[in-house]
Amino acid sequence: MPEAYPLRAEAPITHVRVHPIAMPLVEALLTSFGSEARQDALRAAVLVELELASGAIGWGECVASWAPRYSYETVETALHVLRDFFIPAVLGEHDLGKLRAFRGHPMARMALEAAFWSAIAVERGLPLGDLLSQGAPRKERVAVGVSIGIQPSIDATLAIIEKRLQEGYRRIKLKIKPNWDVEVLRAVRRAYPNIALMADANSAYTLADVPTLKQLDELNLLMIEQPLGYLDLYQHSKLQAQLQTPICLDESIHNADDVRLMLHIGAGKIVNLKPGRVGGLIEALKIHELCRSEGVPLWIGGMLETGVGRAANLALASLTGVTLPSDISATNRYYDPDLTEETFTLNAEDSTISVPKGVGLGVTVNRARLAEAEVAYHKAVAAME
Ligand code: OSB
Ligand code: MG
Repeated sequence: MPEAYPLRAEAPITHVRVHPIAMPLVEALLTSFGSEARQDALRAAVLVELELASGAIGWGECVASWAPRYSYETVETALHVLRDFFIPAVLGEHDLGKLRAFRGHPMARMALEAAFWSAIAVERGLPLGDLLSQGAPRKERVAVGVSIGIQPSIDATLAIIEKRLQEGYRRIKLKIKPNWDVEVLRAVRRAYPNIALMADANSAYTLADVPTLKQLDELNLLMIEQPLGYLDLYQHSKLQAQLQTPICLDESIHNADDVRLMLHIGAGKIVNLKPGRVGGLIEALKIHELCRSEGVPLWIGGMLETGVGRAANLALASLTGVTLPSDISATNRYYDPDLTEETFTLNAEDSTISVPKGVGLGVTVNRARLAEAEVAYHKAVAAME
């Protein structure tokens, strides 16, 4: 017998709507695998709107992109799986247990789960974070950092870091790739000897690059995120054995068992938790609990979410087992305007963002902007054909 789904709605699920959207990014984020956006810096996503018979509505965001680069999912695979399988399975149900019949598609799954959990939070008159923490104390403000894409030059990198430090961010993450690594990080370290600095390679290296990666050990980085293969744990254990700097795994962690294996073989020492990557909030809570009980440093990663996805990430980041600054930046780093009425601002005195306190996600979707973003999605798809 599979265990029961741990959360039940008072009223059945009556409607689930999908909204594919395209949103212009304030600033594209270039990573070792390219960009999440199209050339015109349009970030695609799918918003899921779930309604219970009581009238309570919840929202979730699917963080899949146009192309299967960060992971195999895309906006179109998510739409397909949601419309043809996940949504029909849960209509009329009081929980999401029926989703257990399906494999894979974690980002699509998380979008539906976030919509369901936030609808229940509305039904119960609670913020999502209280549902996640189950009454345990949690933070009102979460420590955050900012992720900086690959820039055209070292000078451009130093300039944007200076701007982010001025804004109040106290943890800087630089995207790296072969030939954009040691030199740029050395220059940053020279300019800012004491800032909390880390690097994210998005799987751009192999064990043949150990000599390069070892040079990063001298730079006092907080961590190196996902240097090797996007499914690999074994080779990361070979690399970690040769590095002082902790490895943080992002792409390679798909569930709590992966974290157990990572710890067992020494493939990494820190976890980047993205609820979309691990298939939803239940799995995210399992990983949170495991990291807490094992004393593993944990933070919440970002996927350039709109205010909807970031509100859910902030609720997760408010749990006490999230011990390092998360990739959740202020609204003005991502969208202007965002889809939500509320904007998230950085508390510059301590590099934190305040967790929404309202019921459900604690944010309101602006329907007019949502409609515009849906039109923009269909226009961009038509232009591709
Ligand atoms: O590897 O963490 C990553 C964005 C898209 C895809 C992968 C990653 C990222 C980020 C963005 O680093 C962080 C953010 O949302 O601020
Ligand atoms: Mg990453």
